[in-house]
Amino acid sequence: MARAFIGFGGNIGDTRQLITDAIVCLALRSELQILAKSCFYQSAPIEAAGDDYINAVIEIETELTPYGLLHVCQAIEQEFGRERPYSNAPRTLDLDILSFEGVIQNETELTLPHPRIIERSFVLLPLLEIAPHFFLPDLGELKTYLPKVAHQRIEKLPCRNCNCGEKAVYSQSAH
Ligand code: PH2
Ligand code: MG
Ligand code: MG
Repeated sequence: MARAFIGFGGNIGDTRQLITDAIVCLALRSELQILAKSCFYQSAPIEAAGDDYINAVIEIETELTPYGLLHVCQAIEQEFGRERPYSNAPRTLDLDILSFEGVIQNETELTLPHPRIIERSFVLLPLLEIAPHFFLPDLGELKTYLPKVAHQRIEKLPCRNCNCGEKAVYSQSAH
């Protein structure tokens, strides 16, 4: 069994509902179990145009290979109406494998860990919420990269199922 983290993002439609539904789709698959889910974050588009994004991250355990998991993620993106008119176009739903156990690979179809994890607050904040001591071999503890992305606008949205609105451990915005 491998542990992996998947990032979700979208900025067309009711993204919060789309991400929730996509997580249900993943949970129904026998090849993987969901271990943790972050709250939702609203973030300014980074190197992209359009409306604000909603982002979240989950941790899973799976029997799939990295490419097996990629194909599951791509099938869900298709199911939820993802279109790719151009690079970083606004989207209903984007699923990115952020890390897959200790796998390090640099291939056209799938680079692991995700090459831009430490550059994006919309990945770092939800990831660190569910894995506060997340560590990558070449990069060390990811929380040390938070100051570098502090200028990127992001807000943790209050959620019904936890007390995150009361104590936002890694949120960099006052809310
Ligand atoms: N995804 C991108 C590009 N820019 N910006 C935000 N805030 N959130 C995203 O999920 C996002 C982005 C490419 O996948
Ligand atoms: Mg992406
Ligand atoms: Mg993607």
